[in-house]
Amino acid sequence: MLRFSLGSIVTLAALAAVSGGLVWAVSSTGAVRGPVEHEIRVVARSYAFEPPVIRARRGDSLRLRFASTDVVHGFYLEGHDLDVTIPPLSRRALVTRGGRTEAAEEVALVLERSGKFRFRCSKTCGAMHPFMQGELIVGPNRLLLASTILSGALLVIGLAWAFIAPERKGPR
Ligand SMILES: [Cu+2]
Repeated sequence: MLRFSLGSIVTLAALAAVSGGLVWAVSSTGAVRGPVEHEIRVVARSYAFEPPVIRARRGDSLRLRFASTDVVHGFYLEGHDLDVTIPPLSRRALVTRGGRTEAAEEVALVLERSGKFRFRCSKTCGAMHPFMQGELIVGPNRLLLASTILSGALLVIGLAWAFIAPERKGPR
């Protein structure tokens, strides 16, 4: 039978505190962080998007607003079931997702997968239309990764201690 000595429980608690502190310390440096909401205004013109590259991390959310400075453009985002029609000189865009289209000033999007997703104009707008593209780059969630690794290490050390410690201190 597996018995937990007082020592192993104290060690486990100490390890938990240390790893929790480490995650907090590293996350406060900004190198690793929790989910963030990005408010981005996407401006479409012939034949480019501004910004051409949107960067975020997995778990982040985007709040996209759209504007066109010349003609009707589109914003089709790969892998996210999202197509937006951007009329010129209007704050409202036509947003198609999940088979439904409605007028909206803002599109909210939770980034559930990391990777590179191209966005491109989906309304024929002129000669260079096929080249009107940009990229959404979703990096991995390092906070999640760091806590997973630390929790794993903690579990291994804790279990090893629980098995080894009682034998070492045994009465025999
Ligand atoms: Cu276009």
